[in-house]
Amino acid sequence: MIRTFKNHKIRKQVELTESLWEFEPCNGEHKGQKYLMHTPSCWETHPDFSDYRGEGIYRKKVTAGGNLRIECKGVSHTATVYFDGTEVINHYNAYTAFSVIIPNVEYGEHLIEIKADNRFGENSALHLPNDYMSYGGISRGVVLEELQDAYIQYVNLTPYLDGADWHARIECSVSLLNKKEGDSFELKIQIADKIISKELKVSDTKEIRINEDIGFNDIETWNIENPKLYEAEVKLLCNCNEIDDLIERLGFREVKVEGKYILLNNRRIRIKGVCRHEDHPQYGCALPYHAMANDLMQIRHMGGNAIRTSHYPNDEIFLDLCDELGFLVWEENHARGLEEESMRNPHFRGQALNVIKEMIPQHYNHPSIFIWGILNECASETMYGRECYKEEFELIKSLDKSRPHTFASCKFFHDVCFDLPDVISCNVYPRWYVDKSVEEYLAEVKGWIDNDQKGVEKPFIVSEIGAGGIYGYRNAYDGKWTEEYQAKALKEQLETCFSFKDCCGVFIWQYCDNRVSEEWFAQRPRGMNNKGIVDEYRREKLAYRVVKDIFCGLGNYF
Ligand code: ADA
Repeated sequence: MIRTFKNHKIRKQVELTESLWEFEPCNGEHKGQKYLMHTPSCWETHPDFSDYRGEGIYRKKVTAGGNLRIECKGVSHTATVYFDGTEVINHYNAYTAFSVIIPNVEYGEHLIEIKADNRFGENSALHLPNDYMSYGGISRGVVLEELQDAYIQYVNLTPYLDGADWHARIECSVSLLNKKEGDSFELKIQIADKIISKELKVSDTKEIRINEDIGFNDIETWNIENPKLYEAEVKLLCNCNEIDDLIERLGFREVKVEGKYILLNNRRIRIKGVCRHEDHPQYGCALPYHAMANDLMQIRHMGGNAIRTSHYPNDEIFLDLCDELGFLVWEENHARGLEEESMRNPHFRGQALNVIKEMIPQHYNHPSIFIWGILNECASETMYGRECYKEEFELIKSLDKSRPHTFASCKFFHDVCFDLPDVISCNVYPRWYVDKSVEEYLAEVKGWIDNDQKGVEKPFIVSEIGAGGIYGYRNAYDGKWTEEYQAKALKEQLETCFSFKDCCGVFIWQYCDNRVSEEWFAQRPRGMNNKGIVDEYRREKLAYRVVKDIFCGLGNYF
C-alpha cells in the first residue's frame, strides 16, 4: 500500500514493495551474505540485524521501459539508488519521499538497487544517537511508474472561505519530458460537481504551471466530527489523448489563529492530543496500515483528537487515515534536542531546510495537518539558534500561507524565539523532571512567556507533558516508574492544563513506549522511552484510563 486511495487511474504505476527483495548487508558479521528481505520494513525486525548499524543493498529486477519514474516514500536513513548499476539519486533523511526520472529506457528487464545506510556520523546532522531509534531499511513504499511525454508533477489544493462560499485554489505543475512540435496540451480538473478544462500554453520551458480558483455550492466541510473528503481528479491530455492523471483529496476546512485560540472553521479547538513515534517492536518505524489504524482507533477510544508527529514527517498512509478519521495533526520537520554545537554541524541547516522543502509540498493537501512544527527542543535560547528558527519559519510561510507554525521549546526563562512562531508551545514535565506542582510550574512558565511580551497574545499549547511508567511495574510506595505514579502525575497534569487560562490544548508525551538508540541505555530503562500511556505492544497502562476519563469528559471546542 502506498496511499489509502488510488492516486492514478491512467498513469501506469507498480508498487515494488509489499514484496521480497534480495538484501545484502555491506558491513558486520553477515557482510556479503544474500538474504530475501520483506519490504517495506526495517532490517532491525530481521533476527540477524536487530541492532545492525551499517549499509545494506536491496535488489529487485523489473521489466519496464519508456520514461521511468522511481519514487521512494521513505528509506532510512540515507539512500543511494542505482538503475542497471548507475547511481541515479541519493537522499538523506528517513521521513520524506524522493523520486527520480530515468528517460527513454529500452523496454526489458532492468535492475533497481537501493542502498540504505543508518550509520551515524559527521554527515548526518539530524539522525544521531537520540531518544528514538533511527532504523535501517526501505521503511516505506517504493513505486515504479511509466510516464508518457509529459506528466503532472503536483496538484496543490487550498480550500478557503469567501464569505459563506467555499472556494479552492488549485496550483498544478506539468513537466514536459519529450516535446514535439505542434503538440497541444490540456488539463481537465474535476472536484465534486465542478469540471474545468484548461488549455496549456507550451513555451520553451520544460514546466507549465497553472493556477485556478473554483467556487463551490453545497459543500460539506471537513472537521473532527465529520471529516468529509472530496477527490480532485486532474487529467492531462496531449492532442486530445489522456496521457496522465493525478488524483488528490481535499477537505474543505480553514485553520486560523485568532488571539489565544486556534480556529477550525471559525470554532476554537481544544487540543486533546498525544505525541506519537512511528515505532513498534514488530515493525520498527515501518508500521503497516492495520497497525497505524489500530493506534488511531485506540487514541480515538480514549477521546484523543490530535496527533503530534514527534519528531519527523510521518508516513502518508498515516496522514491519509488522519484525514479520513478526523484527527488534527501537528506535523514537524526532523529534529530532536539539538544544542547549538549540533546545529553548527555544517550539514545541519541544509538538511533541516530540505526536510521542510519536501515535507510541505508532499503533505500539503492533507486537511488533518493544522500546524507545521520545527526543531523540537533545539537551541532556541541562542542567537545562532534563532537564525536557524527564523530561516525555517520563513521557508514554511513561503511554501504554505494557509497554516500556522510553531516549535516545541524547553528553554524556559531563556528562549529568544517566541516572537517568531504563530503559536507558542512548550514541553513541560512538572512531577517528573521538575519536582513542583503542575499549577506552580505552569504558572511560572506561562508568566514568563507573558512577561517576555513576545508570546503574550498568541495561542499557547502544552506540546509535551507526562511521566514515565513501566508496564507491569509496581512497588509499595507508588514510586517513579510505577504505573500508579504515572497515572497520578498525568491526572494532575491534564486537569491543571485543561483548567489553565489561555492554554488551548495538550499533547501528552507520549502515546506508546518507543525504542531508543543504544547510546541512551543509561537513562532509559529497557532501552525504551517508557512515557507511553500504552507500552510498545499497545497494552494499556493505568494512565490510559485516567487520560480516557479526562479526554472523554471534554469537548473538541471551547
Ligand atoms: C523531550 C523530547 C521528547 C522526549 C522527552 C522525554 O521533551 O522532546 O522527545 O525525549 O523529552 O521523554 O524526556
